Amino acid sequence: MQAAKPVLYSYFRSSCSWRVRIALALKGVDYEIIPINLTKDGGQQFSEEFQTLNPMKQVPALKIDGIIIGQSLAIIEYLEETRPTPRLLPQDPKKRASVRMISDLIAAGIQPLQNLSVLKQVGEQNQLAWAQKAITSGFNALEQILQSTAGKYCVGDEVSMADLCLVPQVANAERFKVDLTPYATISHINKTLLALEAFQVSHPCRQPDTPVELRA
Ligand SMILES: N[C@@H](CCC(=O)N[C@@H](CS)C(=O)NCC(=O)O)C(=O)O
Repeated sequence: MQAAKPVLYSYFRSSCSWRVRIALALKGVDYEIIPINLTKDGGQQFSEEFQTLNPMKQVPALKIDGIIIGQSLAIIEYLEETRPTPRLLPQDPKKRASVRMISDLIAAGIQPLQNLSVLKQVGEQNQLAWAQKAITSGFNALEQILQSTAGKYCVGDEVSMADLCLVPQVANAERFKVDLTPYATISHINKTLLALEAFQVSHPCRQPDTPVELRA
């Protein structure tokens, strides 16, 4: 019997979903997308049906190999362990630690602070300044860290999980009108990565749920 196609619950604009879409593209996994619109109907992530899939009421969630996994980094690590090529975590433990440090810096130290649910709490008037502060304070640290870890990409010359976190976070920074001039290394790596096919096919402007006016 043929194994069921993996299903990704995703929102075109979600940076965490984009991380996983890049991993799936790099590893050549054929999958289906079920869009979860985070703003329509008060947010489809709050539906009872979706909550049974991911009790955190967030995208992404991936149905794969008979299980459902939430949390983008856990998903990427599962894909890495079950579909090891191309490698997204370097073999060298020190480089691997750098990849995880950068991934966590973004996934735990920046994105959650500018996530939709937090911005709702902050209120419309203060949202932009709040998000800009969260991103610049994380990017200040990241730019410094990259001086000692980066090659062509975030850690050396191989695309890693850190790069899957970087590109979607830079897109968020652009959305929140963060001035990227102080972040020359971040900007340069982002540009290099955006030229790769896996980053292009998974891009928010090219998803099944991308609104017509944002398609490119
Ligand atoms: N740590 C989670 C964070 C997931 C997350 O924050 N997802 C956002 C979109 S990027 C979301 O679903 N937000 C819905 C909401 O805030 O209501 C991960 O890495 O997957």
